[in-house]
Amino acid sequence: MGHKETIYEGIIKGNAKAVEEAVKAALAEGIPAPEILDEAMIPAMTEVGRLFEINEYYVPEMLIAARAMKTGLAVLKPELVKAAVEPKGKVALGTVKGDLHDIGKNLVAIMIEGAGFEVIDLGVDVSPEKFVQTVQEQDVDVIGMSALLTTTMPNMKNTIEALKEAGVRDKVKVIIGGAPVTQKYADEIGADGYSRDAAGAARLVQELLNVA
Ligand code: B1M
Repeated sequence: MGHKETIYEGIIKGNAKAVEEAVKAALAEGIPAPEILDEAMIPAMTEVGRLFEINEYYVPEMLIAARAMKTGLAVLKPELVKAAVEPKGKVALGTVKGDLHDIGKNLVAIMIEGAGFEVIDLGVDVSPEKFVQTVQEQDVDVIGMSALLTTTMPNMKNTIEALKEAGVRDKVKVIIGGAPVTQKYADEIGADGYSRDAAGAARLVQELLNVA
């Protein structure tokens, strides 16, 4: 089995150790980090989602798969982030209130950092009030919200409303993403941008801040 197959299988089976070793081996062999991510790691999480949908996997299996994914991502991170000397701007990222999915958001953080921005990671289950407070207290240029559940997506709209009510909506650009989120939804709620993936989110920040 090649390294990418081992990584793919390892994530699905939740074997963090095997994933860690195979990612290291793949990098040592010269396989580019984005290729490992796009051709093995992300497809594995998609398959985990499919297994969950057909009731072959339950929450515990999703959790250990997520742990294996995160172990692999930690090995990959230094390769994905090429640290810039002077940060080009500050981006605060969080998964919205009620939502605990953080792998996509973490990946977005890595790619935005890699594009030369400072990232404040607010974590998961981030309330509209917390986003507002961050804009008020820290000099952020962009707020990024992630949601993986159709039931938590409305908290993106609620956060934008809260920013308006606090009078700080114009101080920041707001970008959104996550599996159920669309450009149409972004337009509807008045977000400044949407991206379907992490690399696109980094490009979006560059465009919005005019620092491409
Ligand atoms: Co959950 N889960 N989960 N889960 N989970 C999904 C999302 C689901 C689609 C699975 C399914 O049914 N097929 C489904 C949602 C259905 C829906 O709402 N339509 C679901 C469900 C139902 C649930 C629970 C309700 C299950 C339950 O308890 N009965 C529960 C909810 C908990 C909660 O949040 N309150 C739950 C729990 C969990 C775990 C905790 C076990 C675990 C998360 C662990 C963790 O994140 N630390 C988990 C996992 C792992 C998944 C799946 C399998 C994988 C998600 C993932 O990490 N993908 C997922 C199925 C799937 O997505 N196919 C599923 C890999 C990641 C790289 O992709 O996050 O999409 P993603 O991010 C992408 C893009 O979306 C984009 O860039 C990323 C990379 O390119 N992106 C952005 C993301 N954020 C962005 C922000 C941006 C821009 C782009 O700008 C700011």
